[in-house]
This record gives sequence, C-alpha cells and structure tokens, in this order.
Amino acid sequence: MNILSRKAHTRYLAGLLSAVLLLSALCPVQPANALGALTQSAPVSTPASLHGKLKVEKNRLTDCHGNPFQLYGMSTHGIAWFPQYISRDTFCTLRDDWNTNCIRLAMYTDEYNGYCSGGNQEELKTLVKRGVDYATELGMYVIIDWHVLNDRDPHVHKTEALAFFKEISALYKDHDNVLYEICNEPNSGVSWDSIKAYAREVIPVIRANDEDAVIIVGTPTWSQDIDQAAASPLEYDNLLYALHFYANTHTDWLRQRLEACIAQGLPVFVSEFGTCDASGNGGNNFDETSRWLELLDRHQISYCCWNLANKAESSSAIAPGCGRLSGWSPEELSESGRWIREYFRLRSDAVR
Ligand code: IDC
Repeated sequence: MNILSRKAHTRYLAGLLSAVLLLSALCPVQPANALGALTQSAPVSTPASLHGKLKVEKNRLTDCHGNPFQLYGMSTHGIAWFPQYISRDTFCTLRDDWNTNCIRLAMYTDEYNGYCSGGNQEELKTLVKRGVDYATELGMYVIIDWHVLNDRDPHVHKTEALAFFKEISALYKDHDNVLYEICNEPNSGVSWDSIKAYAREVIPVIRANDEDAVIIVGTPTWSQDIDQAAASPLEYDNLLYALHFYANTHTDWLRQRLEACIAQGLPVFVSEFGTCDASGNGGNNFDETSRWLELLDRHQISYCCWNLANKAESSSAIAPGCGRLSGWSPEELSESGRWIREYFRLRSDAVR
C-alpha cells in the first residue's frame, strides 16, 4: 500500500468509526423491530413536530397550519391496573409500527384503586406524568382522561377533579401535545345541564394555566347523547364533545345522530370506541367498526380504540398471556388488536 492509499484507507476507517459512533449515539435503545430501528436511528419528524399546537376551528380539529387534522390511536386500559404499558417502547411501537399519532391515558376515578376510590394518587399522577413525558419525547399527542364511569356523575368527585386538573395543567401549560378529557362517560340519567355545570368549573381551572388547551367534554348516557350538546353547546372555544361507540352495540342510529350533529356544526372526538359490544367483551363486529371508521375518516373526526392491555376480554388489543410490552407480532395480539393495528397501518395518509 503506498502512502496515499494508506492515508485514504485511514480516512476511510476513521469515517467508518465515526459513523458507527454517531449511529450508536442516536440509537441508544435496542429497537423493538426493523421498523423501530429505522425510525429510532434517524432524527425523525414526529406527529407533534409536524402539526404543532392544535385548535378547534368551527366543527373540526385543526393543526398549527390551520389544516383539518385527525388524531387516532389507542386508549390505555385503567393505568392503575395495567401500568406496565406506560412505557417508552410501548409508545414507540404504537407510533412507528401501528402508525398512530395519539395515546389516551385512562385514569379511572371510582373503580377499584381508582384515583378517588383508594388508589395511590401520587403513584397515579406519576404514571400520568410518565405517559405524558414518553408521548412528548416521541412527538405524539396525549389525552389525559379523567375516567368517570362507576361514579356516574362527575360532580361526585368534582373536588378531586378540580385539584387534579389544576396541578396537571400547570405542569403542561407549555406542551402543545397534551389534551384534557374531563369526564369520560357520565351515565345513569345524569343530565347535560349537570355536566355543563361541572365543565364550567373544570374548564376555567385548566384555562387559567393554559388559555387555549384543547378539552374534551363527555356527554350523557355513556357519551352517546351528543345531540344534547349540539342543541346547547358550552360557551368556550377549543372544546370537543365526546361520542363513544362499541361497534356490536351502537350502529346506524348512533351514526345518524353523529351525522346530524356534524351538520349542526358540533366538534366531536370519539375518544373511546370498541370493536366489540359495550361490555368490552363478546364478539367483535368488524363490519360495523369499518362503517364507523369510514364515517369518522370521511369527516376527519379523531378516535382512540379501547384498549391497550392483555386482559382476557375481546376489547383488549394484546393476547391474554402475552407479556411483551412492545414490538408485538400479529400472533401476540388479540383478534381486535390485529384488526385495528392493520387498520391504522393501512390508513392512506400513513400519517404524521
Ligand atoms: C371496562 C373494561 C373492563 C373493566 C370495566 C370496569 O374493559 O375490563 O372491568 O371497564 O368497569 C366503557 C368505559 C370503559 C369500559 C368499556 C367496556 O369507558 O371503562 O371498560 N366501556 O365496558 N364505556 C363503554 C364501554
């Protein structure tokens, strides 16, 4: 080897070494799968870096460029029961392999070990914060869901709700990727007027910290009576009203209600839906789920699928017994999980 070619060889080796060093610095985490490797090793543009601060304009969610923008992804199960899925690798798989841009953190208020029923509030808040941190790091949007269900009426734990949202919204006042859902599903006869009265207390507490935070408000009858919200909306901007469906229970009649509300100009977010029946179990109905999602996509209405856990129930996306937290193969998912992952992956906008 002459001097010149030896120099070139040394330069080549040095270049190779720095490329290897650079790559290992950029990719400190063992990728979950081939797709993860691609997206983790390069500085990626993320959903939040591309779409920034969201806003509700007329009846739709828009991004920082003023274009209509749809969020979609998974809802966790109760974070008190399935805390293991609040993990960076889990969210990374949801972003890169499932092609989703949003995650909903469901924190039950009144079920076993709920935030207001014996759960450790500090631990639950730590889980919420960890979830927001991972979502932020990965450039995903994240919904903090005050999961009213067993309590039926959001007024039951209003004092705790006010304190929780005051503290949490102070932390995330400068985050463009955080949305607040203030009452998952009021039910059992709680009126829209009563929900409005609750919302009129909680919304100002959040807005005192973050004046244009996007807030999702639940509606009567397990978030099905959006027609009542359309007839008498709240007097704040940047609100979305929750509609929830379970495809084997809620069919044409609820879709017709949605279409009527869209025509009236109501901004809607399907912050929870299931592919099965309203019990969270029973048979999946993918024909009805397809009809629903086609309608939501056509109107660019955002949605989150219930649920990210490995519980032995049909709405859980991960197969019971599968302990993996990320990079699941199709066989490691439930029937519902396989279907919804495929749906997300095939979305024509291939998101972001
Ligand atoms: C269900 C869970 C189930 C859990 C139960 C607690 O799937 O594992 O034991 O809650 O009460 C909702 C609720 C959501 C329900 C889900 C299915 O928002 O919390 O989860 N569902 O019943 N609304 C309609 C259906």
